[in-house]
Amino acid sequence: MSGAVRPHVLFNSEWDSSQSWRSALACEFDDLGFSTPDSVDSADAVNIALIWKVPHGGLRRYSNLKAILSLGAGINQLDPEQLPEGVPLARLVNQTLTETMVEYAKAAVFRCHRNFDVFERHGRTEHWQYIAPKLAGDTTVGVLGLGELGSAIAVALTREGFDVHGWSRTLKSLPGIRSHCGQQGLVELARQSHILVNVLPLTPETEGILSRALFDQCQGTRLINMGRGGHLVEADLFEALASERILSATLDVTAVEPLPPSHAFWNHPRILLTPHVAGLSSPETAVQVVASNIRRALAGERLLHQVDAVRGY
Ligand code: NDP
Ligand code: OXD
Repeated sequence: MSGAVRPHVLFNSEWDSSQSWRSALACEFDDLGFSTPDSVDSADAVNIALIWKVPHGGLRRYSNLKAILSLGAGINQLDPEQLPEGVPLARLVNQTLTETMVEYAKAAVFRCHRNFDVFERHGRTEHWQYIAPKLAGDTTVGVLGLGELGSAIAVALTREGFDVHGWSRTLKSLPGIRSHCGQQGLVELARQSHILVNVLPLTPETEGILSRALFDQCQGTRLINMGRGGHLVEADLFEALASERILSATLDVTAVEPLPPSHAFWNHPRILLTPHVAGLSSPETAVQVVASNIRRALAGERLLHQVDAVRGY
């Protein structure tokens, strides 16, 4: 179409395949520029950044940038110091990501609900101990964060028969789910939950939320952290595991990733680590929302799932 601005995408990710994204986007746009930071000919030609992290040197040198599109649902991995001011930022919302997050949450919750975490530990010391299984309806799961992912997780767990509570900044009306907000709401949820699933975004308000103050409300609770490593105060978790306020922890995310070889999380009898694999964003399904956002950005329209700079998510 004459007069239409040609999209030129700068792609940067150590995890996602640039080739797959280039092919997927080429099916959406007849004329597409696509570069990685080391293959950019002209910084001025770039108008879209599709990135997991900010490339070396930051994004300020791309003076015609119209949008920054995160390759993740989270955006805290993007150093704000390195982002140009006034350029809208969108997070990734995608069905495959939601489905894989729900699947991970269900797997981790069922593992705890059926005491596999305890039996794995007993197995290492050849200890046979019968523990009667509970019915799903007798297990309360508290989900921290009831956004795109948390609400899908909470609804899916309710469908499995669990008693589900959720915590968010604003109260929600979700079928079968008890919604809480505020500090008192967090305390109530923590006191009642047998299993806590964290799927909050990492912001200044939520940093370190999985800490002693919260664990002090727990009694033999299982913790599942699918949010970010920065939500967890590691020293407080070790203390809570020792006192059995927290019975076991399933950690998909850690403050430093990859987790260094000598870290005390490795080989801890009550910790299961997974290497940030809970959610998967595939270009085949995510390309549609990304392409829509490229079109919106070039037309000067508001982005889908645009991050609110004040809330920080
Ligand atoms: P959303 O922005 O859709 O939802 C965020 C939720 O958190 C909302 O319910 C929001 O409340 C709530 N919230 C935010 N701040 C606070 C606060 N201070 N107090 C209480 N509640 C708060 O995000 P998503 O669901 O899409 O993603 C959530 C996070 O999951 C990502 O930011 C990322 O960190 C993590 N993630 C991890 C993955 C993995 O592989 N481990 C994969 C994908 C995401 P309200 O609704 O009232 O605004
Ligand atoms: C995300 C992630 O934020 O994969 O999407 O962690």
